[in-house]
Amino acid sequence: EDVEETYIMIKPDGVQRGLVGEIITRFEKKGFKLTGLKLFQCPTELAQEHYKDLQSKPFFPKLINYITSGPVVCMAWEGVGVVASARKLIGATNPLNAEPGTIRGDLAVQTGSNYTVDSQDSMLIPFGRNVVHGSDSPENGKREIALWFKQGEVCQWTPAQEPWLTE
Ligand code: DAT
Ligand code: MG
Repeated sequence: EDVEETYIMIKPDGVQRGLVGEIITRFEKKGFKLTGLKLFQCPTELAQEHYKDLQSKPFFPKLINYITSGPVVCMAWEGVGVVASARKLIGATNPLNAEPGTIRGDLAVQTGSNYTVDSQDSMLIPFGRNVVHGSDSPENGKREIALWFKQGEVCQWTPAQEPWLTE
């Protein structure tokens, strides 16, 4: 399998709730390599670019408000199969459906009881407060790291534990 990169972001609720250490620890313990890390107040335009695929969704404005409502922790992680593996560690989008043992399953709840029905189809129970983001493909991993980090903010390095993690 290929060495991949993924963009992981602790959302404003995770920062406000003091979950930064806990979340970083889960990726560190698994054995992935941290290559980028910063606390950052996200401008609206960047949030819109990051979530541009969801632009047409009725919850888009709320999503942008939420992501820009306080500082986030931006991270780049590297490893074999890291994109899919990180998504498993994170768990299902809606914390209500996320399995115990996952970040969202252990650390987040369904938020809010208001719902609206969107014009096309779907239910819109708010479940934006799901603590963490993870890229959904290796291509998006690269795209998002380039979007959130400036040149020189991502480090290439060899962790001392590397020979103990892989044969
Ligand atoms: P994920 O964050 O699991 O990759 P996504 O990329 O489909 O999920 O959506 C991005 C964020 O948008 C998600 O973390 C929470 C919010 N969101 C997604 N679908 C939603 C919905 N139907 N109602 C409210 N918020 C939603
Ligand atoms: Mg996504």
